[in-house]
Amino acid sequence: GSADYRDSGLRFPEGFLFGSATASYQIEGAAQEDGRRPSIWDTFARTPGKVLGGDTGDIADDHYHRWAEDLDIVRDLGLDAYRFSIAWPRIQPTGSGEANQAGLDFYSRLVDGMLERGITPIATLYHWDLPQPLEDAGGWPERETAHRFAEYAALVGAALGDRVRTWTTLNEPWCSAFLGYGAGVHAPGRTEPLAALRAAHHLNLAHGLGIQALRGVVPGDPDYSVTLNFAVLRGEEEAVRQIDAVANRVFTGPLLKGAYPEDLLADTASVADWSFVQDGDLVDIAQRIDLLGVNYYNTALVALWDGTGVKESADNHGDTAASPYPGADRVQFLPQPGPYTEMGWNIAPDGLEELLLSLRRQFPDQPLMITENGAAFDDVLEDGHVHDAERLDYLRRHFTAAHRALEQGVDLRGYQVWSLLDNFEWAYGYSKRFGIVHVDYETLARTPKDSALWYSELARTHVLPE
Ligand code: GBH
Repeated sequence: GSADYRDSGLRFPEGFLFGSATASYQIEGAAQEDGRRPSIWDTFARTPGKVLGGDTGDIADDHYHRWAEDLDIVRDLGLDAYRFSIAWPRIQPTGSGEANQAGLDFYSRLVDGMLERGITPIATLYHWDLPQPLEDAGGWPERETAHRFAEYAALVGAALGDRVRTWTTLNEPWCSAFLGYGAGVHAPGRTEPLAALRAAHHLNLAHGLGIQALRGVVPGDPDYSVTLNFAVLRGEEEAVRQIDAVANRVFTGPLLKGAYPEDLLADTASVADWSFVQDGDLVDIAQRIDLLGVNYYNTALVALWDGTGVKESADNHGDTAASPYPGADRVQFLPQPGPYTEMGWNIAPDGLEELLLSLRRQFPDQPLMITENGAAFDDVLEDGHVHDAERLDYLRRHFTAAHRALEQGVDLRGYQVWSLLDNFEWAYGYSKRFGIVHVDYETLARTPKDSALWYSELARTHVLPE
């Protein structure tokens, strides 16, 4: 019906890029092979109490050795694109200096493997695996890290630029800055509000310098992009404004408008004087991008807390002492109506439609790509099948939402489902399965779930299946 987004028969445009996404640390394993050295996630996962069950990415899906089988799956499903990320510590094991050829060779084989199978590569340079030596030197709160990133980008661009035509600098810099340095629930696990704001700025700078570096070495005119996770906010106006500032506009402001929002600077004045923003930075940051990558999972409901009673914290971060929202200490996150995924996140396809329309309003000429959307559920592998009806329904509803945005004129170029494979779900380890393909962590066998078969039909026909 129209109210619940459970449609079928909708047709997606010619050229719409159907694909799926992964990230290096979550799937590759082979953590010590061919010269790779630790990233901040190797260190964090080894710190007791940080990752559920003490899980690490040491083996993960063993994609480093099974990449050809994984690309066969993408081809057999008939998907157009595969969004993957490059592990910086494979390319520069110490975070600087010349490239480790074995690391470049891995991604070169992977890209060739995609092209041989007719799959469009979408490469992300940074999906959270910072080389540990760069964190030891201060990490993202230090300006130097942005310059190191640009050097790394140039090495990868020079090696793969003849074949990769869609480049993403960063995945979800909000998570890197505010979950990594503010709330401390992601690597490197620091809880310093000022460091989180400095990290956000230096991630923005890394993006801008990274694009400039890529332009210098990549031939022709590929698509450049950055992927952001957007907070889709409902609730009390002043609370919405504050979280919108420190979750969304702290990135879209400098990246797409060339300025940090005035209200963000005011909200955070007691934490930061923003003197780490130097002359010329905003020009460096606001590089034209060909695509804005959109990651969407759920909505948030916020209100101001009056300082009495218990502050609500339904965002899963309130149970840690530190907040990922500097300058918004009076905002509380309220419980939302279900249904929920296994992460406890509310299922709200209307939030995706609303987000796409709001981005079109704010940035009218900016082409968009959904670079992540998906859900974790408790899957059961039985007789070679996973009947993941809830995930299939989640995807149907969100594809319907995307289609509604297309009908209203949003320039949406494609949709990458998170994730191709069950994988290392960060602080939750292997306990949460987001894949459309099941991975047996004993045998590492891959089994496409019902949702993958359904998605395969959508990708082949461009029509939302029954
Ligand atoms: C993405 O992160 C990552 O890019 C990907 O690597 C990861 O595996 C995937 O999504 C699934 O988690 O915390 O209740 O307030 C998403 C991170 C998830 C952060 C939603 C903000 C808001 C819900 N975002 N979250 S809540």
